Amino acid sequence: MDSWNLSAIENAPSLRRHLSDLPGAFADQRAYAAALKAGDPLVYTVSAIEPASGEGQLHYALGVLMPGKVGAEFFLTRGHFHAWRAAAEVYVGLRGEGSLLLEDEQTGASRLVPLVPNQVAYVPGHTAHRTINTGRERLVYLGIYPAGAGHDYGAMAERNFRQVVVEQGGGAVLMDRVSFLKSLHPKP
Ligand code: PAN
Ligand code: ZN
Repeated sequence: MDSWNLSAIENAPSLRRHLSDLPGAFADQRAYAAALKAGDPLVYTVSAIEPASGEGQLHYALGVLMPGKVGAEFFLTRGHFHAWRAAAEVYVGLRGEGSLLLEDEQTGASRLVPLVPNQVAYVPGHTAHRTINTGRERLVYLGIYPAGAGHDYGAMAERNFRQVVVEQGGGAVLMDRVSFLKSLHPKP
């Protein structure tokens, strides 16, 4: 594979995540079960390029996140901290319309950063990050990170992100997960 050629990367994804690979990622469990019953669509692919390892080296990955929703929640990536917590990452939007959801490990504070073509988003160290496709086309982006960053999925898998990005009135809204769940099943 020619690692200089983005379209070549896109044509050879190293990882494919279907809806069934994302249990617990979406807030609305009922909608998740219903969506799975209707099929098991491809949600995203990641094509990681790791030219060299060791101090000073960089790895990068092209992500392609499909448009879609589970209930009101937009399609998303699993999300992770870097195993090396201090490792930051630079995201570059290439196609489509989406956001990066960031959550600070210490404070739990959330931020939604636009991920759109020709925009760069910075993910500081010690920050959980997840990509969300809020548009109607595929969201294509590049992530560039230290070769030693690694992925820690466990911490977020246990409790998930505190905020969700859901469709409301035709737009994308950032909402507290607990409030969103309460709005789904209001007490009589
Ligand atoms: C990205 C992510 C990519 C897929 O390359 O790995 O968006 O998301 P998950 O890894 O959470 O499934 C990155 O942030 N690398 O560090
Ligand atoms: Zn990352």
